Amino acid sequence: MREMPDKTAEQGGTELMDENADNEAGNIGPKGFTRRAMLTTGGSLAAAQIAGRIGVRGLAAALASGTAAFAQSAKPNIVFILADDLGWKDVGFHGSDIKTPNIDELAEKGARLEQYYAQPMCTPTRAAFMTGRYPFRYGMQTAVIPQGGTYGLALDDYLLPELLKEAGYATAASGKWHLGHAKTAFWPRQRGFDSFYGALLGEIDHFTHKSANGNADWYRNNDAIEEDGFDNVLFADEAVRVINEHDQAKPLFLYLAFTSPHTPFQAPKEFIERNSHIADESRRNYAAMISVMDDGIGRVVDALETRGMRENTLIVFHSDNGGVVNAFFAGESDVKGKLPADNGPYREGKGTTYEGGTRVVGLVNWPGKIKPGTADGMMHVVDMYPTLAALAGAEFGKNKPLDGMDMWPMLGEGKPSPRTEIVYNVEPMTAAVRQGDWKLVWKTTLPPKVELFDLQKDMSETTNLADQNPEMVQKLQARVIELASQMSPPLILQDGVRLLLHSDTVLPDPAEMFNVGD
Ligand SMILES: [Ca+2]
Repeated sequence: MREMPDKTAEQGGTELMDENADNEAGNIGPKGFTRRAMLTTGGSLAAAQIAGRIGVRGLAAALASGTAAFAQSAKPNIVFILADDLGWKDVGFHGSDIKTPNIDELAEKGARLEQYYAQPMCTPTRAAFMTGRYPFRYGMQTAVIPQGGTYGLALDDYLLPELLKEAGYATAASGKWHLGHAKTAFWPRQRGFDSFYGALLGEIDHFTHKSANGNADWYRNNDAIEEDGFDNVLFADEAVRVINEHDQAKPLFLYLAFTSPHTPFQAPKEFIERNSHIADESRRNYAAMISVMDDGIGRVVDALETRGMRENTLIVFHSDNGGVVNAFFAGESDVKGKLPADNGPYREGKGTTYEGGTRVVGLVNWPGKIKPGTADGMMHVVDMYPTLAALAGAEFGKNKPLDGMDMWPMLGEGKPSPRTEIVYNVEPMTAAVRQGDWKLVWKTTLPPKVELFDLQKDMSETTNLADQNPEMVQKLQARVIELASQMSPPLILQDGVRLLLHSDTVLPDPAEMFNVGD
């Protein structure tokens, strides 16, 4: 088993990997072309790297033709589709009774990601995607941004849409944001998106677009708007509109973040009827939400084909975390009985660092560029930032040191994943990390709990091997402590304490005071 380079995130500027890492993981383009070379030389070489990927003959020819002219025709469109709380097993291609023909077709003709990791909850995964950095580095590691939260994704982070926009992309977001709502500076239009349509928080009633406290959460760009319709149908409508109106002189980055199948479990009648084969009401409604999303994805693919964009479009689809199997993590919605999500062989679900919370459904699809099959090396959502940015020929440098790694060798060239470590999370009271097949889940609060699993032999995390392997436990604990020294405290805890300390005095209900007597 190989070690991760120690200094990945510690070194400043653009030198993200040490020499050793360059040799191990950095050969991402034409022969001899390293991550370091790309990051330190910027656009023209990055464009040349793309030339290698798309089969344009000769590095020199590509460079001679001029980066800008070359890039105009070569940069792929990127359609990035996120599901919200989708169970690992709840897609057709993982054997579900829920039919997902459109997602299955993308999976069948693309690469299925079978060791693809996200963070355990909505906000942290979205933050990891947008920054290419683990959320524990900037205080986003714990929970989601609550309705009363005053904070957002750090404003000094250079987000993927900003980077792609600078690389010449038109950028559009449709769906759920959940990376800050209390200040307009946190909103998508101010974070690199030319357009935004959808919900700033996310756990909305899918028909009324209101949060559990009754506040409306529905926007176009920076304006609150009112509309009728089922949210996930509208998100897909917007994505189709963006594609139909797209000026193809530019490449397109479309971020389509469904709120499906997040609670509350609701769907239009026709989609519920389509799932009448499912007896349990809550699972039938959950399945119907997945059907809405699958239909929407089908319409997006059709729109790309109609406009002649499909061949030059990379489609990514994954869930932001595992399916919710514990009511504690189901949000503020009223849920009854057994929760409907199915994470297949994986333990527990959303909100936990066990595999059921973090190893999520994922696929990438790009006709002619990504071979059909399974890409089953380790990959994490932080890897999307450098992978997509490199495909876009974007210039690195304004971003902070990345945790993500370019995964094109695995996705596009059939090579092993360069990734040997997954950091599931680092919080003040708990952490989990995987190196090779060994995974440590460490709860540091008293009484502490240490679990060690061998994922190769025990993907369901049933057998704690910590007592038999004290050296491995010690090694992974040392890694956690090293990471914890780089941690920013969770913003939600700071906000929670501040809000409680400065809130109004809480007194009994007047009726109670009346009844209690003198
Ligand atoms: Ca989620």
